[in-house]
Amino acid sequence: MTSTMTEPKSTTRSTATTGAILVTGAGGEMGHALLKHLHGQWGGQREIVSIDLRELHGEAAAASTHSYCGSVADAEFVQALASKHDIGEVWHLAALLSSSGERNPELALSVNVMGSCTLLKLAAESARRRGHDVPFMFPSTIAAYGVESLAAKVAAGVVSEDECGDPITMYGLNKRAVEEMGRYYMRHYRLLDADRGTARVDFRSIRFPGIISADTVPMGGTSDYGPEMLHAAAQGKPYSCFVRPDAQISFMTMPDAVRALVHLAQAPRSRLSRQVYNVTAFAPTAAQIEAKVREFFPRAEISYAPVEARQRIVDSWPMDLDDSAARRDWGWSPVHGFDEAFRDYLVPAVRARYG
Ligand code: AKB
Repeated sequence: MTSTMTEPKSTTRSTATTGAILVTGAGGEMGHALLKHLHGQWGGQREIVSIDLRELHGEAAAASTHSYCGSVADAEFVQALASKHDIGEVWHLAALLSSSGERNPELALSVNVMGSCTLLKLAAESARRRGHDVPFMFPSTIAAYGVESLAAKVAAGVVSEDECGDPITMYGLNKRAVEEMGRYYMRHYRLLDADRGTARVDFRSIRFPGIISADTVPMGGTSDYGPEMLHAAAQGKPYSCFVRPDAQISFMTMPDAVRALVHLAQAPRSRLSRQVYNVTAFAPTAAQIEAKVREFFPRAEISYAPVEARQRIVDSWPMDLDDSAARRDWGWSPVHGFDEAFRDYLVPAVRARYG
């Protein structure tokens, strides 16, 4: 074991059929919200094993029965952890986001693809050993899409899962590769083994739009201008937006994003016609986000200083996603539209947070 392991917070025996729940990227934006949910659902009944590069604190630490510091790109670390816990379910959130990935493409490849492959193999071997399917939940992204130009983006309009499949970022490529890898581990892994058994990785993935949380500000993404604008206004800080006012992609709130992953995880396999689903909630331009922020924070100081490379990334993503397959197959429907997101969730929560 090369990475640091923090002391287990407590120990809970896993049941034979369900096993421990492994959450990677547990200290990230979605990790926090998901751990809270998993603890609410399973706390005291199943082990919740979390991994992050940094030590977890507060609610995230309390929600984990065991938390480990280390990188998913460190295969030895992941294997050592798997030998200590009977992993029955994986929520693999750890990733370098799109802007970070462009700053260090090789690191992104190693974390986002090689790390994911280690975890998929772990899940496949766990399924084989336990004789039960191992659910593997994987957040993919709008960055998995790619259009050549702004004109092509406008022409593409609302994009379904099978369109515009030429991502321009390392992160987008990585996510797409893992989607395919998930399909491989679920359907074909060890094709030549006579005794490969019937228990598999049950790989399920969602292509998320930009996500806005009231609790955290993202780091290293390119959809960050949405949440950054809101959090800056709530703190009375000036904000210079790195994309043009007309930049448009879809967004959703963090509670809706977690709800979507949880609902997909709970859906009967027989209802699912795909392994990877779009979800979305609203698709404002940066100027519309600004106007909405000003409705609640009229003195907000927001200006625009587009950064060409980051603008190019946003221009390559669809302006909106077609999530009709998710709506049809597993009843997806966001709680927060654009107005509700700000009025009922974001603004009250950031006001409480920053005072
Ligand atoms: C990013 O901006 O990289 C992420 C994403 C859209 O997946 N937030």
